Amino acid sequence: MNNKKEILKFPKNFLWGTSTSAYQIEGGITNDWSEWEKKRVESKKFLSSGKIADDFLCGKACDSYNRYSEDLALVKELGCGAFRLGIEWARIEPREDEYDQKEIEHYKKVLIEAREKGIQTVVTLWHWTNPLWLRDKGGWTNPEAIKHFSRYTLKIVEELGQYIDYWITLNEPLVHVLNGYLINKFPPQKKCPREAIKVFNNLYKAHNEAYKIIHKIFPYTNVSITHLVNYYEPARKWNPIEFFMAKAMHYLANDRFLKKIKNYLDFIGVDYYFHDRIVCYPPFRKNLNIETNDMGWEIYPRGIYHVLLKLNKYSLPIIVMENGIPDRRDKKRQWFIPAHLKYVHKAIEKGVNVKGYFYWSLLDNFEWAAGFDPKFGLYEVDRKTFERKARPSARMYSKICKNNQIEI
Ligand code: IFM
Repeated sequence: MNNKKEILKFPKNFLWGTSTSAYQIEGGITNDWSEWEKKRVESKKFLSSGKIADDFLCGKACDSYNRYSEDLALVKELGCGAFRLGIEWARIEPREDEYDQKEIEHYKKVLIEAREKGIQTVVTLWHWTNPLWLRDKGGWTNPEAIKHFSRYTLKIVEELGQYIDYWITLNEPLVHVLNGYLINKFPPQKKCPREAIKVFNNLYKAHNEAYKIIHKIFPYTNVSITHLVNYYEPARKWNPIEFFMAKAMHYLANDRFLKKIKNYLDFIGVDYYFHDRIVCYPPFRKNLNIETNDMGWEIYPRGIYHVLLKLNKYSLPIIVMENGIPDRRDKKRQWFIPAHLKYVHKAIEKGVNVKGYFYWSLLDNFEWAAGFDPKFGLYEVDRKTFERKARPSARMYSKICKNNQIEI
């Protein structure tokens, strides 16, 4: 048996990080999601399901609003050079056109502390959640949302821009369109293609406006979105229908939004989780599922390589902003991370300009409609005391970040 280890080195200055979002970790936020969760757990269907309400209410989340210093210390302990965190719009602008200076000061403290610890900041402005006043105006179906988002962006640029290294205007906009307006999974739980198209259009326009606003004041900064990019392949390569369907899926889910914003991107932020083998009969997808995670999603590391290669045509630097696994027992994560990184490395060798990799997520957090059950964290979080505890995979990831290499 050949036990020789292969060492794959990453380029100098490769950016290692972890990703989080405001709503999923901070706690104490009132927005369209928190209100939707309350209604959901009070519904008859939920009450009769035997589920525990607390697991589906974000509530105090990981209490990161108060424990941000501790979290930044963990990022430092991991040896990550960067941290992705979110700003919660509902905190900054709780009522239309009224800003909460205290909350702005809070985020200033967080960002300054990150900088002092030598951590670069990647800041998401919108991660699916809306202030209640925007929800009441129809959320992103309303074209006025573009104007509101621009005004909020300008406020952040003026107040906090100097502490931000990378900007993510929107997180996974198509996930909001799909789950919120087509398949009924996320608020506002509509099934309305006409509204979905409106939301799609307003989101890409809002990004383009925000890009211009940020660049007007910080011409040399880095602005992007985080885009969920799935790898679609025909289950049978010789089958022209499946081949065409996989191509169509790639266009609709991956390319179409990027094409709308391609002139307003300094890099592409990619989130990779999913692979689909497309078949030409219902349910149109037949994955082999040789390995799956706690949420039943197939684990398919090779897909990240194909995704990166496909995105290369935009001739922009790419940062993997999210890649992660819900793995409560931490059995698969130590394999999952290097397995994906091996393919990121291969893409770099093929000439793709990949500048960084961020693991999702630093902490176990509130996984939206699935509640607190899925455990994506490098660190476990005690749901009562909020104590953070490193999983073995945190130590493994730390070694990768610190040595800038993986051992296969
Ligand atoms: O938790 C989410 C995150 O908010 C957006 N990207 C996917 C993650 C895992 O589902």
